[in-house]
Amino acid sequence: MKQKNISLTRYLVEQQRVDGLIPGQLRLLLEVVARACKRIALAVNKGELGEVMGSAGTENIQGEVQKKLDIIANETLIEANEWGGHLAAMASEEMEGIYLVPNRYPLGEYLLMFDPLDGSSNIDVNVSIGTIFSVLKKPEGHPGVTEDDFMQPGNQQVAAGYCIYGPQTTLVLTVGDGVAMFTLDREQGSFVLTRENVRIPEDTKEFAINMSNMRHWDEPVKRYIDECLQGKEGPRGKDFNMRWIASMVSDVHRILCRGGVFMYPWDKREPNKPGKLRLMYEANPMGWLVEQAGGAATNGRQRILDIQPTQLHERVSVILGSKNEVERVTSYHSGT
Ligand code: AHM
Ligand code: MG
Repeated sequence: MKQKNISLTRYLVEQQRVDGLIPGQLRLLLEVVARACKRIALAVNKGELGEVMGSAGTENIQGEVQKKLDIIANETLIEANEWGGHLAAMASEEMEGIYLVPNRYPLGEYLLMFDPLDGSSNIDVNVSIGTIFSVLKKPEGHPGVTEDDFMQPGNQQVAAGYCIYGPQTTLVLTVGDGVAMFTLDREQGSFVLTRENVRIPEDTKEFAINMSNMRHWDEPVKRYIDECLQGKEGPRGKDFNMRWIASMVSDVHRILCRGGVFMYPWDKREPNKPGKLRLMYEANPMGWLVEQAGGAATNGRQRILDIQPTQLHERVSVILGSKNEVERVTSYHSGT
């Protein structure tokens, strides 16, 4: 499907000019995020050769130990984005509160949220990791920015995507017009369009879940996986395959490329939390990408994109991927 060397810049200019889909400020924002991802890719690739591996000896707001690369990626995204005049504020998995654009820079219309380095347990073992981002418009009608401005459901996103740092560095993007993938051409130093109109097959024989948590799951999830495991002899009448990379970016990327269902459900280990993954900068952007590619994303009871957030670091149960499988797991939750 490779087209004639269309760079990310050209793709965005055409989205702005021809299709009128994105305003100039949003185009700049996406270019700046992509530039930051290129820098993060360089740091990731250095590995042991750079001062980037291992723990930073600090904890983030979620009580997770931060890796050096978590902090480097967070700082890279902030430094790249704060001066351009396209943003009002940012929020990140690695920062407790929102980050206001410093007074010395003009204030823009957008709010940017990110998980700067998702799958960080994979950094030190040289397995694919990524940056996830979500963009909202700052509500109008009042000056300044507060955390409340971020409390918008995922269906209000104006852009979302991720960059995967794997065998290739690939930026995956939606602005509400399908999903496009751009591979980093290191010689050219730019992201080049390599796939457009990505579609997730509606059916699949592949599931992704951390099976070691099986004893903690709720009945509907147990039932679904149990039926998959019975294979040809069971009610599904087909054999299933399992993959779990423990890096949501990589698992979702595989699903966008060849289908599958990904689950990180609520479980009994922390019964008061709805799940492990974060709504605003993990589930919402991934949920929108998956929907834009013809898949589905729910928390078992509700479409992820319709959840009204109440906290920046809110957690959520996640079931996403091939439409028919997501609908099946969701129906098991409602007992149908
Ligand atoms: P992180 O954002 O701190 O890296 O955590 C999120 C990651 C996801 O990428 C992945 O799906 C999940 O945590 C893996 O969790 P587990 O180690 O419990 O399997
Ligand atoms: Mg993450």
